Amino acid sequence: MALSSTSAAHAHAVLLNSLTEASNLYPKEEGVTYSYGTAGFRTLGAKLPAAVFRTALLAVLRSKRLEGASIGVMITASHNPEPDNGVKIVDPSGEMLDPTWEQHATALSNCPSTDSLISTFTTLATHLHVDLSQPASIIFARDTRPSGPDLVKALEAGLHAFGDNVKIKDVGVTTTPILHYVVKATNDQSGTYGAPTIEGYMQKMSKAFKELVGIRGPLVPLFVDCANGVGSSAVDTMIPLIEDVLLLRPMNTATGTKGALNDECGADYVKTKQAMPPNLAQLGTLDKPGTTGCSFDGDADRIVFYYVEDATRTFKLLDGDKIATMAAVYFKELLLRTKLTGEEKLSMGVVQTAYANGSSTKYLESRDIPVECVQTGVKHLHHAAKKFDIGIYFEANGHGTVLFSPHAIETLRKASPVTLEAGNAIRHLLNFYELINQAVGDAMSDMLLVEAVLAHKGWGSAEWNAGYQDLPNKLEKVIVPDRNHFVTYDAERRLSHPVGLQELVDIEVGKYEMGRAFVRPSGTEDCVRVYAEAKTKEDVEVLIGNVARLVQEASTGQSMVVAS
Ligand code: 16G
Ligand code: MG
Repeated sequence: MALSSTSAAHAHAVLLNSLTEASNLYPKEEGVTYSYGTAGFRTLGAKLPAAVFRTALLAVLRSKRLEGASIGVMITASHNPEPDNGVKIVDPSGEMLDPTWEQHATALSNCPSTDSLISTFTTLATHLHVDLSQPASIIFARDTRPSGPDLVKALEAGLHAFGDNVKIKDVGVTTTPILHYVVKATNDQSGTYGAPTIEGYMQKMSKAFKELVGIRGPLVPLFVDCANGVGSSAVDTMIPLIEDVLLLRPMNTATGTKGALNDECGADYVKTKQAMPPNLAQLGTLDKPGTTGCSFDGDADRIVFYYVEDATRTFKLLDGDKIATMAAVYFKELLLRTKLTGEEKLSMGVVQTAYANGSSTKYLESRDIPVECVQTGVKHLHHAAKKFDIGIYFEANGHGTVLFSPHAIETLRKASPVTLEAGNAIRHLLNFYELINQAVGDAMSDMLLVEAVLAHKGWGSAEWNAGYQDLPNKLEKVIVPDRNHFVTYDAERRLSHPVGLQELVDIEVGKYEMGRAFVRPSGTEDCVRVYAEAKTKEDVEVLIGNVARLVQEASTGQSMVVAS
């Protein structure tokens, strides 16, 4: 029965009253400015309660706007140090929040008082055509950070203020990709994606993985550095499900040890330092030939692999580019084997960012695999990958996944294979679809993807690494007075501002064989990042030093004369 206009007005007044009371308990600190960026809000955990409370309000608005579809909220700061925390919203499809709503999150969080918050909230509701009497559904989770429980309280305070027409599901302490999965599966009307629980996800992944490995198992045990973070609980759950084909040996699982999270371990450490975590090195964990390790980041949505080369005893990194290239070459082979033609022929491509090692891009292009370069940040890669039937996207830092289009799944399911080999290839592709998280990159599912491809190829890490040699490269931070003065174009590969700087960088790059460098403002830290690669390590050092110096000079308004 429709509410009469008087009772609707009464319900509205009750809601605003309730929001006001709750908001008064979570005042915004003066002098803090929040900005909803590529990773949501991220700062010191102690500074976040107000932003998390307000994120609850936006998540409810979004769910109501989408007729009660479930929206996710994840409390994590990924690879950041332990005192930091963050919060981000997950859309019903399991993807990142619609970018056009990011500004609303920022606007709500920065309201200086409860009054301005309530008025911004009501303006947004009107402007976004949200019917506040609609039901809403919110699913949330957090990682292992000590500030997590307080932030969950702030979130719940925001959600409870709406009364009982907001359904709340707490997934508990879990990884970011698991939360994305649960949101996607909950909203899946067809009910075919999987059960919307952690167990449902683990069952789905492990079943597909075991079918893919088949008689090729048992595989060589794999060491998994969990960054002393929430990934360790996901690994613990997975161990018994796959131990007959692959033994996982978890390392750095001290989630209860103060200060341990991401400290000298985890994917970010390994990728930035281009070295294995010191404790793994000390223990000689990877000393035995043929042994491979991998590192998750603090919320387990990134992964990199590594091993020690036998002959030289040197550390070899297998990053997101290596995962993307191996997956692309293997999926291309599988697609050929399916013998699907005409309307049934499926497209495949790889999406990278400017950080992709030049050798990886060349390697893909030389195999006629389409490659696209987009801006840094998962949402940009994910969006671009959807253009392909099989869209493989990875950032060099280990964020990524493989997306299968609805057309690809329908085609593969309906196909009548012409040979046994074609049938096997179709079956494998469908199992990879079940194994690989379709909402967002997941360290766990990417780890099993890599293991399954290696098993099919009969390869160890050395054979995987042999595909191409990374060009020596380096990434540096430059602190500048205002990073907003640095404006990029061409997928962040070139600068339009400060005017004249790009020309100077081009001249510098031109001096080195296979040289490449770019400058971009960070989306998560107050700095500018400089990346350089070249044929030799020595050249990289000189090149990055010189480009960083040009950036410093440009930012402080020193000489910007283009030498002729
Ligand atoms: C965020 C992004 C990550 C990107 C990084 C770049 C997501 C979930 N995360 O962590 O993809 O590589 O930012 O950071 O999109 P930067 O802008 O500070 O270099
Ligand atoms: Mg992460």
